[in-house]
Amino acid sequence: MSGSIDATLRARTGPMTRELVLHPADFGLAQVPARLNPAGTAHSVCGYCSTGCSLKVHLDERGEALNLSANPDYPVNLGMACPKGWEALTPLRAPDRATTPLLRNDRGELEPVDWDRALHVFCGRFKEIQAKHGAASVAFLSTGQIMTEEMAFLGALAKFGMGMKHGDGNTRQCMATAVAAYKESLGFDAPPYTYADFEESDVIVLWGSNLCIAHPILWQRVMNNRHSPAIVVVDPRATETAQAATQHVALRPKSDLTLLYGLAHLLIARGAVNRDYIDAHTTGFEAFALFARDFTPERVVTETGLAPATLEKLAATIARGQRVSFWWTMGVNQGHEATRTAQAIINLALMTGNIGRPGTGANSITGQCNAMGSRLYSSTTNLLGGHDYANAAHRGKISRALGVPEEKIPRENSLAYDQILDGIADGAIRGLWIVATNTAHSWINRGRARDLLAQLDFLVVQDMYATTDTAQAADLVLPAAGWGEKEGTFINSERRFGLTTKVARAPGQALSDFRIFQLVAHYWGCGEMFAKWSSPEAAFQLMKACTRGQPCDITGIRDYAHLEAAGGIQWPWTEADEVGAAVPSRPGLAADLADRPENQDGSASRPHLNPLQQRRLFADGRFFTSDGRARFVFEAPRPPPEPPDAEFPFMLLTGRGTSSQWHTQTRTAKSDVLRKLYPAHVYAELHPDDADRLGIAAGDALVIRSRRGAITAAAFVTATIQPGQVFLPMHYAETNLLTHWSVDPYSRQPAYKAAAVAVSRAKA
Ligand SMILES: Nc1nc2c(c(=O)[nH]1)N[C@H]1C(S)=C(S)[C@@H](COP(=O)(O)OP(=O)(O)OC[C@H]3O[C@@H](n4cnc5c(=O)[nH]c(N)nc54)[C@H](O)[C@@H]3O)O[C@H]1N2
Ligand SMILES: Nc1nc2c(c(=O)[nH]1)N[C@H]1C(S)=C(S)[C@@H](COP(=O)(O)OP(=O)(O)OC[C@H]3O[C@@H](n4cnc5c(=O)[nH]c(N)nc54)[C@H](O)[C@@H]3O)O[C@H]1N2
Ligand code: SF4
Ligand SMILES: [Mo]
Repeated sequence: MSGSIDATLRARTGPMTRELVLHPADFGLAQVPARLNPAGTAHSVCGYCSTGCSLKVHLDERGEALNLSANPDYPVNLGMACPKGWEALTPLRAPDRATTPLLRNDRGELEPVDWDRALHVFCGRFKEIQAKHGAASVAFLSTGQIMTEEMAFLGALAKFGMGMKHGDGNTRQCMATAVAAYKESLGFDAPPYTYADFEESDVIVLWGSNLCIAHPILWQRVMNNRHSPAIVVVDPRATETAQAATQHVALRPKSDLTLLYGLAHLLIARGAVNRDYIDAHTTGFEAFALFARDFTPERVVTETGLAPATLEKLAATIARGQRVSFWWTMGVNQGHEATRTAQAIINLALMTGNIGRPGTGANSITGQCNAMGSRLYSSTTNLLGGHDYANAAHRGKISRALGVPEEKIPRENSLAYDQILDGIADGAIRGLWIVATNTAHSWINRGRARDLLAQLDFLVVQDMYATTDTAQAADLVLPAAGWGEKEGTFINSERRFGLTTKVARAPGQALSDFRIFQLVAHYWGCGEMFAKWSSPEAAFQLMKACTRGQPCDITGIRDYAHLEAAGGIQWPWTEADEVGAAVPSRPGLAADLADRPENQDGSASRPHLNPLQQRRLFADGRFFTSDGRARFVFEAPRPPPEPPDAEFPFMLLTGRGTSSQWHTQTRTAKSDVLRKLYPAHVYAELHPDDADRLGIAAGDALVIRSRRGAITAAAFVTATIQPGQVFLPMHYAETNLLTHWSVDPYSRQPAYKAAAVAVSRAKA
């Protein structure tokens, strides 16, 4: 770009509030980790999955990471970590890290520029688009993989500072269903459980969850259960988890809702419901019981393809259980009627009184390290702290807590991810800022997603790597520091805030997302509005203020040092809780707890079972609805949007492949160790009968076609998949070329796990 254009951009970006915006400390280890323990190690919660394991990072004399091990003193992982955790430092050193901002030049190439230039272009182009097409024509897509403080900053900056109306995150691909289901059924997005529940149940039902692969350390917690529990896996595939379970319910894909209603019917018919609990704590049961009558065993076996004995055994197991816990993940959340399916699981827990007691619950397991942080603090569909944009009192409260003028807070909810992308198609969305997600690989029917990104007037991608599919489509790439190169908090699946620590230097000029947001605020001209956001810990204090009086109140967490000393703290933790419980605020929690009289029964050796460290919700049977009662929500099942037919006779299922692969592989593919643990190229699971019929042998190249396109994949012939179905792991870019863009109407979460495809052997 010529100097004069640059000058025009400068003029548009508004007044500078401070002269010095970048300083040398930005590009290095500004300080040694604040929370060193004497042995020269720092603790940091893992940056991959939502389990939230604590890793012990061993440091050199400059405070930089040498290597790491699993933290034995943390109540989540008890000294365990999966391969990704052990290899967490490796992706930081990858050669394709983005080390300077990159701007697309006149020849269409991404070219290094300095931060000053990048930020002027960022603000200039977005302001230009907003001036022409309205403030709402620029939107953002965020993530469940940056720190809570960063998410909170991004949402506040984009919406209150930059005038955006629309922003969503990759948690839409993942957790939106659980959010919608919990809100309507229980009154707030509140997963009720604590991990100790895995160890306290006598019946564990894993619904659409491949825990061994996706949450291996949670599976270890199941293995710690001393009650010889029945472990039921409901999954069309005989996954690693299903094979390790005591019962596998291999239902027909997308028949979950019928099965759940059928189970409700059987339990009611046999009187295996908890009438006292229903009467005292719920509404809508009578109507639900009437509705469920239609789901006779005959209908259920026909629609689910299950043997009558399998259905019978499942119902009997639940009926017999004293402490039944129901856990669900993407096999439920990613479906065309996902919200109702999740609510049907909640209904089972409510009607059997399996909630609020040890070893029970209707429990959605989250996915990404900070999916829960995104749900409560990203200011996408909720206003900061689980508030509502449409509620004037909520807007007033957040305005006061943050010192932001109330009129800057939008009065409506944001468009969802799919609607933002559709907005590009109809010209309503012209500029997009994507932070820490790889849309061009992970979005459903990604061919269309990629075409839409190409139609934008201006696309900014903020990522650790310049090589991702999405970064390659950007007009401007902002180089971000990754996990380990910055600090902040994550919230894990059991609502536990855990701390991540800076233990490495970001390469080149890469900056933490937090620092990038500070700079954007400054260059945009709204730096004053965010003057209080001076550090992640300062932002944490602002977040705290926003939660006061909410179900997710954390006003009792003093600061980061408190979190570190306590071994993480689950929300809610109010000021009153803190005064009453006095969580020890010094290191050595396990030892502290051993001294307590209540632990003299031997549980001291099992600090993770200590009640202070393991708090579940709804023990009093009061829910977050206006009348304090949980709701039975239900609706008639619908057929999936793209059923198999003569031309595309197979049902395509997708999901996680191995415990060593993470999503679009931008991080895990950088580790030699991890790469040895999974196949380099895309493979498709196919049943031996289908393989025989189509003349396919193991390892043959297959062509898999859907209405969106065709890919080739190696045949993995295995009886773990049912005839008529194919499974593709999501980690390979090919997979989402085939998936069908459809969403659940209530959560707008994509239905990644059902598309019609045809399979044939590739011509030699
Ligand atoms: N190693 C590894 N771990 C991860 C991740 C990763 O990428 N790699 N990602 C993390 C994230 S973000 C998430 S969200 C979680 C996801 O964790 P999971 O949800 O456990 O993983 P998936 O493999 O996506 O889906 C689970 C199962 O759903 C089944 N399924 C498909 N269709 C149906 C159906 O109609 N009904 C039922 N009942 N089941 C069905 C699939 O066969 C699959 O085995 O994993 C987290 N952990
Ligand atoms: N077919 C199919 N598709 C799926 C799924 C499925 O089951 N089937 N599952 C869906 C689910 S549940 C999910 S959660 C999504 C995940 O989809 P994505 O979010 O697109 O996947 P990731 O590979 O985790 O992308 C994260 C990006 O952030 C970057 N990054 C990592 N850390 C940082 C950081 O600190 N700062 C910045 N700025 N960047 C960072 C990484 O390099 C990477 O490019 O995929 C969805 N897609
Ligand atoms: S189980 Fe999840 S949190 Fe624990 S080490 Fe593995 S990826 Fe990290
Ligand atoms: Mo996810």
